[in-house]
Amino acid sequence: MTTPPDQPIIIHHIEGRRSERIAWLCEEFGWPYELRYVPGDLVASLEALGEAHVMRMAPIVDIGATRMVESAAILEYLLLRHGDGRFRPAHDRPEIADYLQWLHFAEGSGMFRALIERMILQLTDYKPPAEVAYVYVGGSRRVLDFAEATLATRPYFAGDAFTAADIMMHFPLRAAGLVLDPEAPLTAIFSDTRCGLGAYPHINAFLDRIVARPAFQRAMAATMPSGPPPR
Ligand SMILES: N[C@@H](CCC(=O)N[C@@H](CS)C(=O)NCC(=O)O)C(=O)O
Repeated sequence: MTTPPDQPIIIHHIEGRRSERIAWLCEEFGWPYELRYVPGDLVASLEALGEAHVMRMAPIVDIGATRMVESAAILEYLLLRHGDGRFRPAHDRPEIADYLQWLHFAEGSGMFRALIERMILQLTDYKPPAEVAYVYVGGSRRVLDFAEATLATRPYFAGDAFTAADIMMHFPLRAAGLVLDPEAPLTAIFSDTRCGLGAYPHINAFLDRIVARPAFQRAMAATMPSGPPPR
């Protein structure tokens, strides 16, 4: 039995954005949470984020008196304080290395490379300097190849059990897939389109597993009550 935070977790949110990760973890535990955003108005939601924190990004989360940004840190904080050992390996288990790596790879390498590469490809007049092109062009494919090779050996990123690293990796897998499918609109990331992921059977099997989770479905219904946002 886990000990939920004393007060509902407040998630400053934008529909379809990375703040859904925190709602997803709360749903996995059955913890109460409150989503703060302006339904149907992405700009107003973004402005509200700017009033809550100088970083103006989703998620911003209040856990009691503690306000945090950075989704992996928020998930890990919640697990360490309230998780009772669930959804992360213990520090002395061999799986801890993969858990920590994927938990942080998601934003540090996965999203970073997908976003930069998409930007390079979209700015057609922009000729990146050779060293930028060398590092970032093809980066999304490398992210997906690494994830595919990992998921060929085990059902989840950190082994046989679902963890917060899987919550973190859901978003970058879709973002990297979008780079491989330049025809796909950015909005394809807000639903389970699998754009650009056709050549990755193990990533697809992983996505099948995680989107089937009742907690994932409850989180998506709560964070996008009117369905995927238009932009
Ligand atoms: N690394 C951060 C990224 C947060 C982030 O950039 N969120 C996007 C939405 S998915 C956002 O708020 N963008 C608006 C902005 O940065 O102004 C995290 O994982 O929490």
